[in-house]
Amino acid sequence: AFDILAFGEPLMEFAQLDDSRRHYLPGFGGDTSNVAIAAARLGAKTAVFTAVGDDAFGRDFLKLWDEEGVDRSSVITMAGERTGIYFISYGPDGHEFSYYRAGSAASLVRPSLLPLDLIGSSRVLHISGISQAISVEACDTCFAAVRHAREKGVAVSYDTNLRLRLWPLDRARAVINATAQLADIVLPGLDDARQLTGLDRPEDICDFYLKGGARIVALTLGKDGTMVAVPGERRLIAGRPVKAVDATGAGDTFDGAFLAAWLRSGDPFAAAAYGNAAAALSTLGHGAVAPMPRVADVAAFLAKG
Ligand code: KDG
Repeated sequence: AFDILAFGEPLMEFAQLDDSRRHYLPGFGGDTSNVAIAAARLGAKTAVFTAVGDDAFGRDFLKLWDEEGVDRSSVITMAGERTGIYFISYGPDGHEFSYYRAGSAASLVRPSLLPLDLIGSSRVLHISGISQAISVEACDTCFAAVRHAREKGVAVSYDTNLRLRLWPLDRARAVINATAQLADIVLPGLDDARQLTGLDRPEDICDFYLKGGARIVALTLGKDGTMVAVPGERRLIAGRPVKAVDATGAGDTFDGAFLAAWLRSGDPFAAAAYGNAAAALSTLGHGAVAPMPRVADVAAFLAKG
């Protein structure tokens, strides 16, 4: 049995290293894989479900998950299909993603391929708006996974992760808002949530998701920290500023750290403080996975006060 089972698309990553665009650092991304790895580095027992292509990048991912202690025994290698990739470029507004993922193996996953026993025996199922945006089949598979989790009493964790390169806002809003109503833990970012709810104030956004049925909302506010809300209580958990190099994967690191800490303590407020620290540390290097902290790194950062 696993603490967290994450379902979504892994993407091979190439992060721009300088303005000349001659140097790109290879790495690993894909939001739900990022969450599983972050949580594993921070002590949770995690597994991923998805499909990779029968190509070098697919094999690289299998090796990565093995090295990170993330169970990948249910991951499908799809004959004749490919693993998606993305490039990270840096502009005046921070990072920008270019995707080469249409038709990827992960986008071909369909409900009949779901590992139902694995879902049913996990403590948390984690999916995201990206898991749903990549194809109609993937979206159907997410809903089937969520319904099975709910039937089995498995907590559903959901990061809205709005990516308007993947789908138009109206469709994204319809699917994401419907899914948030089925989730126990909703993990939105402020920019996403404003577009998805039409609301501006963090307090109102938290109330929106609580009214929809969430047990916990952790709304990340960037450098301002995280607003955590449960029925009857709401707190702003401050973050500590760091000199960020690349924020790619910071939200995913927050999710993984938050879930790992919450599963240990049951305290969402303390879990958000832990998540804030882990997310801050993850911005100190390029790419999503490489700079993710381990238990000792987060402890040292928190001890510095
Ligand atoms: O949150 C970081 C992810 O966005 C990144 O790793 C790439 O999964 C990715 C996506 O679809 O944007």
